[in-house]
Amino acid sequence: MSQNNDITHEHMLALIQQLNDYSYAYHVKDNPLVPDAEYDRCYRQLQAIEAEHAEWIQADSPTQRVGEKPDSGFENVPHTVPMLSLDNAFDDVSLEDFDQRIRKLLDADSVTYCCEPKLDGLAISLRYEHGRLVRGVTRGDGLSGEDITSNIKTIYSVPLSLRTDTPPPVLEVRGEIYMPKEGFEKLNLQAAERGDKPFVNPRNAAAGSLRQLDPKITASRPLVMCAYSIGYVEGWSQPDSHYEGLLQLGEWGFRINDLMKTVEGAAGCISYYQMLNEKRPNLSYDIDGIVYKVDQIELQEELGFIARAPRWAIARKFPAQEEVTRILGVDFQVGRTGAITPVARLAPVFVGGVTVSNATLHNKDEIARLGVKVNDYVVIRRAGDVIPQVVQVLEDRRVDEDVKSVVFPDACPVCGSDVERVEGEAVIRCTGGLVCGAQLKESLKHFVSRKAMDIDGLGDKLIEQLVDQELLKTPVDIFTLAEKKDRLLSMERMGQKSVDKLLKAIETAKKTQFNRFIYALGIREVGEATARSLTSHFVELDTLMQADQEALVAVDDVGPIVAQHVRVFFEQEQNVATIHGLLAAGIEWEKKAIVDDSDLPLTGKTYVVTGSLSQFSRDQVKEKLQSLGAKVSGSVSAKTDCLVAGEKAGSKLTKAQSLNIPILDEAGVIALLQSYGAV
Ligand code: I6G
Repeated sequence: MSQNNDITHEHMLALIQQLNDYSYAYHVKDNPLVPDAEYDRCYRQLQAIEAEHAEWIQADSPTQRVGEKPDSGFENVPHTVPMLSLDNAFDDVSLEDFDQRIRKLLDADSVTYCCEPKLDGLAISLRYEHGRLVRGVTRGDGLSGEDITSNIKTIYSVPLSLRTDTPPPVLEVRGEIYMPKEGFEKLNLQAAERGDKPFVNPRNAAAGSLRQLDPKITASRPLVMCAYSIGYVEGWSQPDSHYEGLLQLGEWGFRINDLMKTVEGAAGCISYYQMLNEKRPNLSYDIDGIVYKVDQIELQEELGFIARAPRWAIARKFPAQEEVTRILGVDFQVGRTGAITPVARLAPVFVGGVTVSNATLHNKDEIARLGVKVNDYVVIRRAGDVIPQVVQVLEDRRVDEDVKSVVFPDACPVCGSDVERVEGEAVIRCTGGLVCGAQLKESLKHFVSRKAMDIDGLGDKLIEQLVDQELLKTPVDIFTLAEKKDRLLSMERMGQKSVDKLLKAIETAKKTQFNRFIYALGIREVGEATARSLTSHFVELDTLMQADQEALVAVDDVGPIVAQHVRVFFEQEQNVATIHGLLAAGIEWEKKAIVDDSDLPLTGKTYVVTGSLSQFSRDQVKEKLQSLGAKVSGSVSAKTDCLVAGEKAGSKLTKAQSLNIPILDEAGVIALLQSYGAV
């Protein structure tokens, strides 16, 4: 830019206007006009002009949002007009009473109310002089608050200047600063990665962010400001209604809530409550209630104030989403996949509209992060239908002699199998996949699936019914179903024909392959390819079952974690008993003679097959490649020699391309197979 002598002041003003338009569209209207890169390009251009012409820099330039730390902390300043509090209503009856009071005072049959969601953030007052932001002050005690202008300016939804050529000489706007849920989650993830203490909720995160002395820190926090009223104005006559006043603020560049609405009387207020209560869990920000205001400014003036609250407004609170209670104990629940979750048993407490007596503690890491112990007083949070969470321990209420650490079980509370925790993973798991009642349905669905034991006719629904009716307690029971034919016939949609078909499929499935059998056992992280590697390496079931860690990691494709899963699985007596039961029930496979495949054409090569193929199925192509000595793996890595990519291949294709791995399309792989006579 420095070499361009044509830059004019007007040019810079136009650039500021353009950047402000982009910013308004993005941060206030949620409707970006240009890609981020274009905004950045204009921003850099403006920075370059300002570097050349420091005398042109103006306070409302977007480059001036993040400034220096205030010299002497945050100064206390009085509000021009006090920032009042609101009376609360906790049910429909008190809302009806409010409406009745208002109608009586105004001697009116019906009153129009403006309804707005009450954002769970921090109230703020912004002062504009001749359209320029001059000060941002916290609510404080309502009469005076802290001057946090330097932090407020970093929030993009706060206009640095009003979007009008004829601003009122003085305007004070009141609103709420809050942190949207998504930004809050991200901020806490980053905190967790750094090992910092996370914020308890978005409101605390917003408060903590505004309290920072360094505006650079505030600037890095995802804060939003939403205007809710005109607090004070000079030299401009306000519209007749609060609602129109808000629309005017919207035009001047403020974010206003798109759910605000005018309604008639108490009935309108109550149906607005019901509508918003339903929407509440899906909103992108936390709200703690609804503010109802008499809409006509003239009527507001007539009603006036009592103590420090306007008579013309009321906040209808939603049931609190956070409450304090005590942890009475911790139980452990086993999920469908074997994950064992600690669950806090709570002294029952009414929160989020229901009585809650359990809250999840997630895992060991979360317990350590919270520092929670049995008998602690804790804050629990229940938002929408989400499982209640423990969000904070009230350490100052802890009595050291009363509390006990949470002790994790060594054995699964459902089946007694050992539990394992893989290094680097937060979750502990039950290792009794085949025998654990909590995991039974999922284990059985996997066991009978096409690539495992391939039992046709034994679908998910039927498995669920059979487990519910206690006809299946372990996979062995599948092979004794023939003895319970009458029970099968009495089941829903199970006629003679389908029962016969099912029993025949079970009989046929008894003749299987060693690799399918191992895959069917559902050992953690033993997919089809690993099952194949294990079975072709060990050949004999007994040898595999007795293999130690060292022997297991010697298998191609098997690392220490998979080896640990395999070893621990075969160490469980119940798993061994189930395997013996299956063999006794007649499951068998043909023992493949150990073939010397060292001179097969694709020996030593690793292939991955992805996407959809038209002439062969993916499984057929895999088998043919394996018959030529190739290893077929499920995922692309630097060790992959070739990717076979059919139509609509996704991330595996992208990864192979980024690793420069040779890629064959369907025609290519068929040509390869033909060249070795495999098709
Ligand atoms: O704390 C508040 C949140 C939202 C308010 C408020 C509001 O309107 C949507 N309105 C007033 C008048 C006051 N506090 C005092």
